[in-house]
Amino acid sequence: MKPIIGIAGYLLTRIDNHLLNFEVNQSPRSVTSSIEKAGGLPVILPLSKPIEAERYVDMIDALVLTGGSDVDPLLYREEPDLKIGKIDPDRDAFEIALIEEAWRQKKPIFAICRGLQLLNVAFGGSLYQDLSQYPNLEVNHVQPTYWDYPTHSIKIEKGSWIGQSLGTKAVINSYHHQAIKGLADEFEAVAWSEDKIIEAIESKDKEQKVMAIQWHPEVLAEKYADSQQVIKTFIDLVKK
Ligand SMILES: [Mn+2]
Repeated sequence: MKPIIGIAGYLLTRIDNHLLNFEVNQSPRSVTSSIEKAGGLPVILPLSKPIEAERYVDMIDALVLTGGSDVDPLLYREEPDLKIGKIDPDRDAFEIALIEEAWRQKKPIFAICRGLQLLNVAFGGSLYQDLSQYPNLEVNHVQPTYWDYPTHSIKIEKGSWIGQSLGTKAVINSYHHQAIKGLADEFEAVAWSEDKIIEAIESKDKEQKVMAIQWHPEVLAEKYADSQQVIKTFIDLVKK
């Protein structure tokens, strides 16, 4: 039986698209299609109230968190920096509840981009609100070119789950202006850019199958077999 992969959905609003007359529940097509291709059965969870997280997590075999707006800095005890982007407090609250419940039920979590950042914050970590705050910035992490083209290198920890699919080096795409500052105790960094930004983390406790990635393998997966393999590695972990 294919494992049921619950993807935390979010809202497309009139602010995002002025042609819309109503709000729409959504999730990127690349996320559902790469999960399907990897042997999972994706279901999109509509943005909901934190109190519903327990029953949603009961229904799924694993949780996926996708990219999106900035995490509310008040959640890591900082005032908003002048360069903070749009935040989505309702989405933060629901996704943190999903993370806490998935962790409690020991259901695997795969987190992409904002998902990695929120996961870190959910466990007490902090973020650079904008990469201009990072003192050693040398790499462009907001690539001006297409999403499905890899632009910057990373080094990957041998023996990590991500290393199983990509080896110890890879070139990936990059669309983030925030990054991990203080890493939460529950996680270890397993990939870094050349300027030492954390690009992937995994749970230290291997009973908890949590993989989080700062880039977008789901977008590269259509063209690049190794990126599809990252998604497959997660789905295979879920099946174990
Ligand atoms: Mn990057």
